[in-house]
Amino acid sequence: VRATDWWRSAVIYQVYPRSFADGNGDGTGDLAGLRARLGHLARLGVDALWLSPWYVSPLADGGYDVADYRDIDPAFGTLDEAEALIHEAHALGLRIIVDLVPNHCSEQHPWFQAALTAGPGAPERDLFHFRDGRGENGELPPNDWPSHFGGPAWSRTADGSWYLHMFAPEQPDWNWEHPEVRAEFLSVLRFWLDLGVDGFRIDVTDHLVKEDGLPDAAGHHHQPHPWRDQEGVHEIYRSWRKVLDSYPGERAFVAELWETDPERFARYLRPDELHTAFNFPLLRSPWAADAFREVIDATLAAHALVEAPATWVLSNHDTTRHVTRYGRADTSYDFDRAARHGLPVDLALGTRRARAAALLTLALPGSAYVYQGDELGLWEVEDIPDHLRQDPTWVRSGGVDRGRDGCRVPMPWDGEEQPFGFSPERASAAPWLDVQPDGWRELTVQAQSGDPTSHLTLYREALRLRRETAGLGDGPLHWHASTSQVLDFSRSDGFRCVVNLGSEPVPLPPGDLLLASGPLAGGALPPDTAAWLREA
Ligand code: TEU
Repeated sequence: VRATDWWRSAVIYQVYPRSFADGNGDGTGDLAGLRARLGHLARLGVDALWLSPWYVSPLADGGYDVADYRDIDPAFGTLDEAEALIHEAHALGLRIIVDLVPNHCSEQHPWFQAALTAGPGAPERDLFHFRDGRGENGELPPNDWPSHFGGPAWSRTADGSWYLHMFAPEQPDWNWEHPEVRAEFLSVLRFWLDLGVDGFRIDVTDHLVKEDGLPDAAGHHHQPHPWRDQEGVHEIYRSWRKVLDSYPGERAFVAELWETDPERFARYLRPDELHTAFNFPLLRSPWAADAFREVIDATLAAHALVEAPATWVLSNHDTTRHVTRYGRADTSYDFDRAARHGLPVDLALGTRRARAAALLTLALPGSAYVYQGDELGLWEVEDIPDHLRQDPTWVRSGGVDRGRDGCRVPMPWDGEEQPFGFSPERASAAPWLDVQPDGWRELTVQAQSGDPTSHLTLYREALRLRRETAGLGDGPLHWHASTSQVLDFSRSDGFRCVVNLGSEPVPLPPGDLLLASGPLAGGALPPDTAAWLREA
């Protein structure tokens, strides 16, 4: 059975629907645009698509604020179009994973609206976390939890009570102790499984269950935090797994889990729970052989405990694009986007490293993710004028956090003029985030397609080889003597990957060269370059 579990070795492409392709010319990406561009994804050679939320949403957090879990936002299209997309993708051999956001909904969700109307003490409020405030007149939040987007995790309603939101105030947290919330999400799972989706990406997987009594975090010296990774969350995913497994076909869950302790991380990945989870430690790792080696070894060891496949992620819709991260003098992860904003970026260097990183991650055991535009070598757009920024992390921090808009800029497809085919000619509106750099003219899918040295060609070749090469995807890895400059490992059947993260060329081991991320210097691998070989 194992060998046919597609998700163990899949390359999964993340679509951020708003910014992928605009079919109807209103400036917002949509399902019509995505359907028209499926050919690009099939030709690229990925196995599945993960679509960031497409549900009805006021877009206070780019769709991670869901007002109706069973319908498509009109800006993106209709349920019929979603169904057609699933069929068309399947016909091209592409599976579809949808994003499920169970920790919170939108303040516009009818159940939250009903709770607001019903007033303090009403049973409708039990579906969320409503509390009285502290202080003499209840003017202080019920506890000290911070929102991930800045400020307290509590907002006050007109009637003076407070509700919990771990993210924006427009995203009230569900109360997962309530049986109706549990039943509702089982029903939502079935709704999309019935429509034919192949799996779910679960947003903030570890946040659903909160510690009893919602205690203050200050003085809370034990792990985990009171708002995450509580023991009780596992029982929820076991109930989800039963539903998923009752459907034919091989469907899968992928957890979004910012958990750095590999063993706690692996507890979500069990045969009766979730199948895979994103590997954020790799994404956070600086460009250094020993740092990568440490993450790779820890990841593989933790996943081996539970026989789950590892995943490898370089960028997503929340993080600074890795061409930019790797092009800075200091490549460690930018938790503090504000501090790093405006630091010099060497895009040529970042691009070279991104190419090498692609070959590294696609050669590692398990499954890999490609965020839309990774295959084109897009960089973070850092100089977005303030009045165009939309991300709540920007708004809520009062403009201190630069926000996540820079990795969400509309994709460049073709043509010489902006928006480079993102919207059709004669569109009725400019793109929702109209800031594509001029330099992307050379990075359109069209411009890169015929060029044997382009980023896109490298991705296409690597994905083709990955499909054809036995021993890639899930399976064992064997290290050769790596140094603090070089990663050098074999997979089965004589496949070998060497990555030079140092500053001097290194000799290549003997074997047939299958693919290199950049030009070689005679028999040597230059700095910031990776090569795939077939050992003699
Ligand atoms: O992200 C969860 C998460 O932890 C991020 O908020 C991360 O801390 C932040 O982006 C760093 O700036 C998920 C989604 O991927 C994200 O887009 C949503 O905003 C968030 O959940 C809330 O749904």
